[in-house]
Amino acid sequence: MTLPTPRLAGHALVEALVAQGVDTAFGVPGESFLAVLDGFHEHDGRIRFIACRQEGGAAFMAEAQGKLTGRPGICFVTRGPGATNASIGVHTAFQDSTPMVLFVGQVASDQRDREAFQEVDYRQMFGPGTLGFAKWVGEVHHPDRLPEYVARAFHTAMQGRPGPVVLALPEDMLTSSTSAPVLPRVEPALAWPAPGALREVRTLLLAAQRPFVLVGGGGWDAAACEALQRFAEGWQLPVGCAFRFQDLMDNAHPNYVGDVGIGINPKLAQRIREADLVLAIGARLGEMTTGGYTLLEPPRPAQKLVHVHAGAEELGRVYAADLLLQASMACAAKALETLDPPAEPPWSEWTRAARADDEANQSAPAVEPLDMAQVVKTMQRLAPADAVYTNGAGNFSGWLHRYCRYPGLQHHGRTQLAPTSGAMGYGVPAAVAAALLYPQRTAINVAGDGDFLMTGQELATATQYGATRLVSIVVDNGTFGTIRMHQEREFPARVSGTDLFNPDFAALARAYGWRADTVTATAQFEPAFREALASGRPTLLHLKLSAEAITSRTSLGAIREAAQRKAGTPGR
Ligand SMILES: Cc1ncc(C[n+]2csc(CCOP(=O)(O)OP(=O)(O)O)c2C)c(N)n1
Repeated sequence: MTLPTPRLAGHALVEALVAQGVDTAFGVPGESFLAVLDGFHEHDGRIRFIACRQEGGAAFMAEAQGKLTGRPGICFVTRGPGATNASIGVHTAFQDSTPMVLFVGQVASDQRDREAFQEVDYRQMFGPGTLGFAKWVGEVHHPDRLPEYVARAFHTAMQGRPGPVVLALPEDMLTSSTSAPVLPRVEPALAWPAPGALREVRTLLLAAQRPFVLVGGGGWDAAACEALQRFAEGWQLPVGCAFRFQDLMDNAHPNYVGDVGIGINPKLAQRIREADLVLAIGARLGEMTTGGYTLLEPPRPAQKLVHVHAGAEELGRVYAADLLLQASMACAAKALETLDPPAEPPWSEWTRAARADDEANQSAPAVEPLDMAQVVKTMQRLAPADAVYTNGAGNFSGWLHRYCRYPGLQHHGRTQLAPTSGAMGYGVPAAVAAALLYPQRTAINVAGDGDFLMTGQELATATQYGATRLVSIVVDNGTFGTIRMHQEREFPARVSGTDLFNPDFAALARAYGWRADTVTATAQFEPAFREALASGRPTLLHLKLSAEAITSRTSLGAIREAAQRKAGTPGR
């Protein structure tokens, strides 16, 4: 093999990324990785570096890139301060099972362990595997081994349960010279379920009367989602999507019965409790997917439980299941669809009723003057079918989760970018990333006022890099509403730390070079949103909502009254 002519290790790293198919990296520059920035300059045209305004935003963008492409999202940040800012994106990639690689500049090797300027031990900070929030943390000490480290980072990020990897890059390593070869593109190794275990799944299904399928987690692709749909059709199974994985199954499909997360349809929650078999495929059985461990009771649920997951450490973590199956999602669904269904499953009426409950959940009494249900429905009616919807954390997201009907991954890839980690501030950078990575698609962010201002400065990144089809809808209720809701439940009428002073969001957006409009009534939304779509410019819509409309199901006043009645202190 002829070795490349010697070049800077920083350049070799960029070449390695290009070989992995990376065309965009996000980050915030730092003097610790100047040689990599020079590599981006050297290979301009093959890969671009998007300079963001805060590492939290950059890491969220890389996380969104991982969700959208199924390959590791790439983020570069500087030492201590950069890495600490970026940590929220790493945590999100970990909880959301998203492949991602965070590259962090590191102090020069001859300065290590002195607490040199901004020095951090990233192995300690991000921790290994299930005890921390990175799957693996490496530090590259010799430039000739860079290709090996990058290949391992990509394998680790994508294989098993996907997740984030952190690679620390000592400054002197990046500026030394290497003739290391470029390794070929890495594909994840896949794990197929054992035939015997599959037969057991069939036996358990045939013994059931009221089965329920829960899908979620990382590692899905279009073919797997299609196979899953055929499996559900053949067996007439009701399928629920885990919290913020609603786009894995076509929501218009008769077997789709709703999302299993915060704000779950109460009828769906009841149905899961009444199920006699839960088949969880790819979803983690965590707090969000089990209604705080009540839909399935640990350690031995009332329902029979089959859990299919790509990560061995996830299987049997909480529940004593009847069958555990370790398999990659790309394989699991294709294997399940080969199972021969009965001609007339006894649960077909159960499935039809679950779907009817989901359809009924699409309507609610009208709300004046601004009806968020109508806003979401209008938004989706007007937006292109392949639009990508993003959100961060807060009660505002409840309307999106309830009323947005995601088309299913096999149709348009991922269309829901939302943090199962519950990280506020995710939605704006995720939408900016989607708009920059897929300029022909439309990215629509729905944000809370608190949520928006955590990463709102990334509006500048969108303007700088020429994002066009991008709309951010800020739902401004003047409060950290979610926390206010909990506060009213636990400490009624004692508001503390949750009120917000807000800027004029429309004026703020214009200052970043965006278009903007303000909406105070339902009827104003449609023309404003139409204009936003037609404008070819990023647009912010500032929606003013009363804090009283606290969720899609109840009001703040009702929560307060109920809490006061319970405490026996009316009017306190
Ligand atoms: C980074 C981060 N900090 C704090 C929280 C806790 N938290 C969850 S929701 C929420 C309030 C969200 O407020 P807002 O964005 O205004 O949305 P609303 O709930 O009012 O709709 C807070 C503070 C969080 N989830 N993430």
